[in-house]
Amino acid sequence: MHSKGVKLPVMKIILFLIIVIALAGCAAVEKDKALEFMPPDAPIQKISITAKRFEFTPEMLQIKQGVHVILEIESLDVTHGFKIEHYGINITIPEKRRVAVEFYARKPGTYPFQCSHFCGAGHFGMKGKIIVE
Ligand SMILES: [Cu+2]
Repeated sequence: MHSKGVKLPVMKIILFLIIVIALAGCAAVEKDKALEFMPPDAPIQKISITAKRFEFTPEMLQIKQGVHVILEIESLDVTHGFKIEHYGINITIPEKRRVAVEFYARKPGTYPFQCSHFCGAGHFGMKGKIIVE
C-alpha cells in the first residue's frame, strides 16, 4: 500500500508533463486564420500588388500590427496564385484580373507569401514577405 501511495503522484506528474508538452507543440504551429480575432474597429489598409512572371510588386510589405489588411492583387499577364501560409490564404488570380484577399495582422512577425499557381520557369522564385511590426 505504501508503494502505491508514492507511485500515484509520480503518474500524475508524468501525465501533467505530457499534456504540457502536447499543448506547447500546438502553440508552436499556431496560425492565424485570415480575419479571426479581428476587432470591429481595426483600421483598414488597402495595398495594391501586381503579379507578373516572375515577381510580385512590391515584394515586401510592411504593416502595422492590428491592421485589417486588404490586398488587391492584379495579374498583368498569365494566371498566378497567391498564398500566405500563415493566414491560411491561397487563391488564384486569373490572367489580367484583379482579386482581393484580406487578413488581420494580429501578431508581429515575418510571413512569406508566394505564387501558388505554376506560371513558368521562374515560378518557384516568385515570392515575397509581409512584415508585421
Ligand atoms: Cu507561379
